Amino acid sequence: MLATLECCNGSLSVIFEHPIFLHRWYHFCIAANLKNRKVVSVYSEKVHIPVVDEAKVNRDQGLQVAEGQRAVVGQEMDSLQGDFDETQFLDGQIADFRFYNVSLDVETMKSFTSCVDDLVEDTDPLLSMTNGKLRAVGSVAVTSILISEVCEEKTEYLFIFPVQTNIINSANVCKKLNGSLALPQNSETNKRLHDRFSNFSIQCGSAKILYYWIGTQLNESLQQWVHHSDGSSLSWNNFGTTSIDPWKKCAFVGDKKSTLSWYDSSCEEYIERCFACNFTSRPLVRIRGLCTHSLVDRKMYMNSNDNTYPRFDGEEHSQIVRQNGRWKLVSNIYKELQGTLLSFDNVITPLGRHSWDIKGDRCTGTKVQLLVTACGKEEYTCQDGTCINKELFCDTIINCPDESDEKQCSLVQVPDGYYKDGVPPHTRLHPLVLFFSINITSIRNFDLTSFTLDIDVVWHPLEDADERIDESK
Ligand SMILES: [Ca+2]
Repeated sequence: MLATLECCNGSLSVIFEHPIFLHRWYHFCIAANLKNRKVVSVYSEKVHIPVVDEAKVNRDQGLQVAEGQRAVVGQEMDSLQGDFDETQFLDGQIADFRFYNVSLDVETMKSFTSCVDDLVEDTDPLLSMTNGKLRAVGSVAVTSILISEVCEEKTEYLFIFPVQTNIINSANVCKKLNGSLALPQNSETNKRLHDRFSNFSIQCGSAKILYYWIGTQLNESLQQWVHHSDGSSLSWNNFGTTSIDPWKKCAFVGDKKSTLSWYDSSCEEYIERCFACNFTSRPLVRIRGLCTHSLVDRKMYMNSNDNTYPRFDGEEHSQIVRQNGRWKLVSNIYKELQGTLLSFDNVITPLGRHSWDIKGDRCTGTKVQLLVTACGKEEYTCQDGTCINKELFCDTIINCPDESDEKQCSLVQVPDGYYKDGVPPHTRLHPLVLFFSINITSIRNFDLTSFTLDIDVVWHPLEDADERIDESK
């Protein structure tokens, strides 16, 4: 973040440079003492005394803020008289804002930036979010937020998917995003989850009863309910009964009497309910397959939407959002940039490899194949967005649910007559291990959406070569 403090008809000018990362809260306080020309900033509880550019200051005169001027926060102005520009706004959330007509001392500033609960103020702020003097202008949404959300390290990110689907699909969606099906750990989180679902009574039940899967399953041999994700035991549950029915290995919340009780259920594919995923950090997806000059953000973070599916917010301006039953690509800045995921299948998330129709971008053609993935560096993304270990790609064993890891594999191409002395060994269970080196002589095609390369290589066996391989060929 590069922030500039300009004051007093340009006489005072200070530049602050602080690193910031998206979707984290930062606490920042600046004080400018116009009498002694000192500027102090406190950022993440650390004090900085930046150098003041005094070249323009007439030292014989005190600095003054002229009456009738404007205070601008969160907008790059280019100059003191600069105009507002939508592309230069700070696009983000502000949890608290206070503007004082005195220069606060460093200790008070530290208190502000360290989330002290019982902050004692000697002077009232000139402007604050609660004194009614701040006015929201433009595209601003005002919501309430708990101080704990701003001040505490967040370890629970809950996202509702307001669509009824079976338990397997539900768990897979969470897994593709590196999370797991939400499972309350105590009565407080049980209620919190239910409260979050209450916005979705139309999609997930009725005004009186909500139905949603929770991330537990019955371990029949242990006669116990365990975590769906890793099979570990539950420390808390809210089943109304202790009896165990071996035909009902899945569980849901079906609130009939406001007890938020859990109920056992068959896991059959035709049984569909809403679900929520839980994450320990905010899900991040990457978009591959865009042309070099594309305007679309390559990284997007998942955020909650009050009344619909979660949305994906790009690092700068673009978003993937659910509108009218389709996944759409939109931009806050480039209004002509619009995309639609073309598949009509049951696409709960935009993850995976899909055809998109994108207009208003800087690429040639409008129909593009994009891969939207939350997989890590060491993982291969299946066509449906599932992550598998990279080594499982083209290893002759199917690992992706949609079998895409083995569909486009041309493992070895050999000339006719190569198998001189019989068929190769059966490799499905025990692949033959070969050690070799290759020299890549050319790269013909490079496709980031399918993780495929077409290359020409010269192959050199190193050791333990199968005696049936004729090296001269
Ligand atoms: Ca495989």
